[in-house]
Amino acid sequence: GNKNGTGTVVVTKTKPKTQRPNLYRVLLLNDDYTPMEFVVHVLMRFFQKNQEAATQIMLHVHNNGVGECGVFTYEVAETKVTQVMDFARQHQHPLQCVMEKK
Ligand code: NFA
Repeated sequence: GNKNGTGTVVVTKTKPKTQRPNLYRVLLLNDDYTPMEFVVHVLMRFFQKNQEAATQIMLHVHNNGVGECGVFTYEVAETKVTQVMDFARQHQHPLQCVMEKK
């Protein structure tokens, strides 16, 4: 600690703050038109899910309106969103993919 004019000992501590990266959830949104099998394919292709996990997430989105595909740093999350949106558009499906800060 150090000492000031009043004679009071002031102890300052420097936090050993280990830097965490800002994380972002990538979400899929439900719609009435995108085929279930297409959503499962997206989850396997872009989020490395196996068929069982992909089906569970797809059904969660279908039943709840929104669901998490994964959690990533900003740049990776942004890339996933762009890849999914481009792929859906190429196949003329209205599937929406978004990211949100965790
Ligand atoms: N709701 C779509 C259907 O019934 C399936 C779907 C699931 C779409 C998840 C988008 C996201 N065909």
